[in-house]
Order: sequence, then C-alpha cells, then structure tokens
Amino acid sequence: MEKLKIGVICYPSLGGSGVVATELGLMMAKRGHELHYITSSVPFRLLERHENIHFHEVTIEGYAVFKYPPYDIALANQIARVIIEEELDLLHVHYAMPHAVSAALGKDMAESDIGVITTLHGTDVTILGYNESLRNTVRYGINKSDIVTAVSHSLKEDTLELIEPDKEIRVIYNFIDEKTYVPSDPGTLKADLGIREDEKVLIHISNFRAVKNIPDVVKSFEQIRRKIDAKLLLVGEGPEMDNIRRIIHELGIENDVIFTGKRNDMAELLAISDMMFHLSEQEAFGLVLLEAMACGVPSVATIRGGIPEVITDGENGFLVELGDIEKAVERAVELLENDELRRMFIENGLQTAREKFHSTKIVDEYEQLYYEVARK
Ligand code: GMT
Repeated sequence: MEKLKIGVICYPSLGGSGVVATELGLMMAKRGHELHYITSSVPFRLLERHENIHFHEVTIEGYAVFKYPPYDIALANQIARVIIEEELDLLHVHYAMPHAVSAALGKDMAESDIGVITTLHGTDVTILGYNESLRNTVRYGINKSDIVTAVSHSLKEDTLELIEPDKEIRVIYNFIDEKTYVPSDPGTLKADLGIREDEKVLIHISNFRAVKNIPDVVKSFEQIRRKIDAKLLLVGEGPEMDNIRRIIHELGIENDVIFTGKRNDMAELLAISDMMFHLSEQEAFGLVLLEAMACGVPSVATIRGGIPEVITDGENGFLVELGDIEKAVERAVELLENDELRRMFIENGLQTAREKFHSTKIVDEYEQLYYEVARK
C-alpha cells in the first residue's frame, strides 16, 4: 500500500485526546506513513521519537497588538504552509474546536482539496455544544470535514442531538499501546511513595477539570479509609487542584492522600494500585479506565457518557450513578475486600482491553479512513 503523508492537529497538553493522537501517530509511523504534527508544542506523550514523525510548531508573532493572541489563525496559517511544503495527503484533526475550523481555513488558504478527518473526543461537543455562541462554529468545523469520527457511541449520539451536523458520524473507539500498558512488577514505587505494603492503593488520574468531579472521589475515599487501610493517589494537575486540597484539608485526610503531579510512568503507578476511582460528570470514553484495565486494575466509575462502553457493571468493574457516594463507597469496599471478585474483574478487564480495544484493530480502522480521503 502507498505510504501517506498525514498532518495531525491536536492538543499537545495533558489529556486523552493528545494521548490518542500521539499513540496513533507513532503506530502509523511504524507502518511507514509520514506524520506531521502541527501543534503549539511537542505533544507530551511524544517521548518516543521516530524518523517518520515531524513537528511543526505554531507560533504567534507580534501578538502584543492583539487583545487575544489569534492562535486559531496562526494554526490555520501553519496548516496551509505544511499542506503545501510537505505535500500532505490528508489532515487528521483531533477535537472540533478550534482545530476543525482552523483546518478548514488552512485548507482554503492553501487552495487545496486535501481530505480532512475530524475526531471528536468529548467536551468539544458535550460542553461547547451547550454554548449558544460556539455550537454553530462546532457544526461548521464538523460539516467542513470529509469524515467525522467519535470515540464512543454515546458521543456520537450527543453530537447528533446537540450539534445537528449534516455529516454522518462513525465510531472508532480509543486504544492504548499494549506494550506500555501491561500488568507489571511494581518494584519499590509503593515504598518510595511512603505507602505501607499492607495498605490498599486507590488511584485517580486526570487533568483536574471540574468535569472530573474529584470532590466525590475524595469524599468517598474519606469513608472508605474508615473501613480499609488505604491511600489515595491523585495523579495529574489542573484547575481544580486548590479546591481539592481545601476539601482534603477540611476532611482531615491530608496524610492519606498523595498528589503525584504530572507523571509519565502511568503503568508503574497502576502496578501499585488496587482500584481506579473515576467519578466524572461527563466522559466521552475515559481513556484512563482502559489504561487501568490493561494493567490489571479494576475501576469504580460513574454511568456517564461513554464509560459504560468501556466498563460493564459487575463484569470488569463497577458503575455507579453520578453523586451516589454511598454506593461508590459500598462498591469500592466490596472490590477491595473480595479477592475472588477482584480477580474476576481483572481477568475480564484484560480480555476487554485485548479484544474490544486492541490497537491493531483500531489503527486498521483509522488507516482505512486515511486511504478513503487521501489525495489520489
Ligand atoms: O477529559 C478531559 O478533560 C480531556 C479530554 C481531552 O481533550 O483529551 O478527554 C476527552 O478525550 C479523551 C480521549 O478520547 C476521552 O477518553 C475522554 O473521555 C474525553 N473527556 C471528556 O469527555 C470529559
């Protein structure tokens, strides 16, 4: 098959969409395609370099004259330049806002007929879709794309309902790199973090946005630790940090909660964890749930958005209603105390990750779309 030159537009900072865009690019590069990332900085997971991966930084010069630096325009300008100079075959855009709009503008500026695939990841629809002034812009970005994908059926349905686009939406699930996310030997990490061997470890990984509903994680944990010796690992950082620290202080559980900050050793952190706690208000997919599953860590999570497409309640994890702290505590204690149940969830979870979300299958699906829109 012909090797393609693919322009990738994504958010380079902490977040599942950047992770998926990066892992997908690395796997495509290994298949011989040439990837051109057009972003404001090197995507944070692009640690593993590959000769087929190139980076084109978006910079904004002379922004002091503007009240708001026009990033979207600068991005469009860079997209146009890269389309022409690198003779790209297609663009893969992650996140409708503003990337799909910048891609449409960049394509127009380049006077190009290049194919555009937009992948919807979540809050570009589930939060911005409620914003009257942005909904039309999201719809425009979607309608200007040749192919639109969503990371779950739930997100597809939300998009059709909230945005009412003229486009068909195809579902392609997220995936993880199975070489990185495997059950592994925890080494001394537990002791290094000051956790006793006999203590259970609950882990929450996110970008600490309000939508992650971390107060419920912390409040539930306070009740769980009354019954079980445990520590809570909070991995990542973001806008809710101060609020969460305040709640932890009010609950008097500072000594049992460990903030790790941003980390790249997710598999190692998961290796010392007994349970993933994820009580989001909104979640199009929940990539960290799949990462945990592949590492043999079962989750207690909310029945929201695409989460039930990843976790089947009572089979490979537990699902609870948003805000039902009592149930979340009950389920977490059950999972942490019942070894037989845990073993069953772990086995089923590993199987789900291997079969339903296998990277080869998902990367094949994207590759097929790439050939469908590529310039002939
Ligand atoms: O969850 C976030 O705040 C980050 C956001 C992103 O931009 O990466 O995540 C979204 O995309 C991920 C990858 O497809 C999904 O796993 C997350 O569920 C989705 N987040 C939300 O829908 C809130």
